Amino acid sequence: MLQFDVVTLFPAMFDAVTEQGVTGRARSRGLYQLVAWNPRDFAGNVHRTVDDRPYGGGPGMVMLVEPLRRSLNAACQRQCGQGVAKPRVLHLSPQGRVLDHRLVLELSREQGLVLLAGRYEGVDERLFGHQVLDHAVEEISIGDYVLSGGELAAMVLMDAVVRQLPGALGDAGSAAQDSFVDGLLDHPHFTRPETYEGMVVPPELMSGNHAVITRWRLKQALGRTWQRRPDLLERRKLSVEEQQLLDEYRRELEGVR
Ligand code: 9WO
Repeated sequence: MLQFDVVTLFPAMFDAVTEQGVTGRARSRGLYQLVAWNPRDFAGNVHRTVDDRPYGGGPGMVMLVEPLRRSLNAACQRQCGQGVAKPRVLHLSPQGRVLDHRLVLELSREQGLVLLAGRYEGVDERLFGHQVLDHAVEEISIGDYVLSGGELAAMVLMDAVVRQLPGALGDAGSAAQDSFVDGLLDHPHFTRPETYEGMVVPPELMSGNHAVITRWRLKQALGRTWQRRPDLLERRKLSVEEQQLLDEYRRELEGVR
């Protein structure tokens, strides 16, 4: 079972992941466990203070080292008690390495992840100094924008990782069929009715011929990736058949224009 620990001032936010949908069912099935640690419970005074004003001035507050250090080390110790050899400690931050499908797959193969979700203007940098924490911290970003805190980013990471755990999607769906798995965007989807406001379902999907359907979906995936995310195609060598399908897609586009 994958062990998640999260250090957060807002533990209740994570109910959205642990109680709903695919990630809720995966937790019920025992595919992962999540324990939240609130730095307020590790504060050094009766006011349960976890922040203070920034040296050098400026707006807002900075998270104190000591409550975070105690929380993170408690989280890491729990993981080690659960048999995690070396927990990976991840600080969700716009300064980090950007999360992609490759990193998600890598993280889904770990035994334990400790997530640090900051608030206010950020964390006192000395938390990341040598000898302060039991384990090194990696910074991870989910994209180039600023949030109000690291929690939503931590939940995005958790959701992406949990759906990769064997058994998380049941037998109906397979994570191996997802968009990005082979470096392409997803193909379009259709369901009933067969005609909606005069728009019909592509005949290939109505053909009942599995080979025709698979070919059409791959062509659409290639075409949409070429149109919307050409950067993804540059990193991915196309097979002869894939190049033919993409050429076909382009020719059909010319026909419509
Ligand atoms: C505020 C800010 C203002 C101007 C220029 C850059 C700036 N960065 C931040 C900032 O990082 N504020 C943080 C809010 C401090 C602590 C956590 N917060 C956070 C994490 N916002 N956004 C994230 C985040 C995490 C992972 N991936 C994307 C965003």
